[in-house]
Amino acid sequence: MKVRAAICWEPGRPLEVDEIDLDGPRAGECLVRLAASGVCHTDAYTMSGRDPEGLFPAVLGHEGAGVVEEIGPGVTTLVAGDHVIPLYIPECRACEFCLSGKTNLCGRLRETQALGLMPDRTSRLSHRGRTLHHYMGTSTFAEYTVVPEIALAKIRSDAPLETVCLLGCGVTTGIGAVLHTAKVEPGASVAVFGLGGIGLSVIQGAVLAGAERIIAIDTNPGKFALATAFGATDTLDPRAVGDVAAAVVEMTKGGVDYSFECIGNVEVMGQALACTHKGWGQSIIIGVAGAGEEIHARPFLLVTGRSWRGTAFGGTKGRTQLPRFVDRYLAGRIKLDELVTRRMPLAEINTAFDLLHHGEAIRSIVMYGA
Ligand code: NAD
Ligand code: AHE
Ligand code: ZN
Repeated sequence: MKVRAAICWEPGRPLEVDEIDLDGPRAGECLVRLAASGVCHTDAYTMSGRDPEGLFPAVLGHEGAGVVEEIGPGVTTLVAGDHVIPLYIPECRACEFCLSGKTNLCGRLRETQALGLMPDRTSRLSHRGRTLHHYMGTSTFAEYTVVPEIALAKIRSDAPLETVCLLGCGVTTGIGAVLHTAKVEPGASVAVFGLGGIGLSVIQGAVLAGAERIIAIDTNPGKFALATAFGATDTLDPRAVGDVAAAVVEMTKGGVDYSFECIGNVEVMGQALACTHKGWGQSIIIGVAGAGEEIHARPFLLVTGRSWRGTAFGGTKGRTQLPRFVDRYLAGRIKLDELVTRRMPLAEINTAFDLLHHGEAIRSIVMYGA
């Protein structure tokens, strides 16, 4: 079928919106009509050429929501009409990762996702006969996409797809990092480095967890008002202090219990570790760094009881746990609408990246149809 999609032909080039060919779902796959897709910093990161796994040409996008239009042979858990959120981390419930009970990193699709292909090692996407790569197994910058059944979370049909798409990455990642990965406890102190869609969602996760002190840190003070509205107790511009880690240690008389890096800056990752409390502090890396970049820290920080961890999709098992996030949003316990800076048709998708790069957007949402 012919569908409109945003094509990333090569790093550093704006996306081209054009008609592409989308093949129907094969065994174990579903055709999904997307209602909307959020734009995450990770899309911009891959577009920039900094992603060591970036493949081009590709249809990017991984924060979507839509409706199952058609199912392929062997699909048993979904039917046409089901409302779904595509998952860049699937949940097969059968691999050693899923069965471990220790991680959300299902291993079933990782290899073919990294090749930009469906599980049978072919692509469903092409443009005038030229094969296009899938992206993160989701490719949500298109009116329709084909996704394996195990990478679709079925959600309740009364949730607004044009908003709960944000649960496909940013918000779930931030809240999940607090609740699933760090397991922040009531009364804890937290420092959040970077106040985009991820950092603000860490803040709302910290509030849900009952954290008492939440220090919101960003080089763009324009982000502080929303951070405070989300529950931050303190704000800090690192440029206003000589050493941001020392400033946080001083503010908390010893360091925070938990810190979260939500930027993708390896220097800040080191600062985030250094600002945690001796003996028990935990620092969680969420930001994604460019090819060749490495973290570094004084080993003594770990020797003296701090730990350095990371999280993907907030440690969330998508098919099992995402429906509960949708419930929490509908119950008013998770904020999504407040994160939406702009909605736009697919034709204007490059504006979303301009806003992101200029620090003017938390989340832009591309709307399909209507
Ligand atoms: P964003 O661009 O919306 O927000 C980043 C924020 O960091 C901005 O407010 C910016 O002003 C601030 N910032 C930049 N440099 C800073 C510095 N030196 N000190 C303090 N603040 C600084 O991005 P986002 O969509 O919120 O994503 C954040 C990061 O998380 C990205 O690296 C993204 O790729 C990554 N991410 C990871 C996962 C995961 O599963 N691990 C999921 C989603 C996004
Ligand atoms: N491809 C990059 C890493 C990119 C990355 O870490 N992606 C996150 C999701 S970011 C969503 O906005 C993730 O889930 N990673 C786990 C995985 O298995 O991909 C690189 O450095 O190679
Ligand atoms: Zn993302």
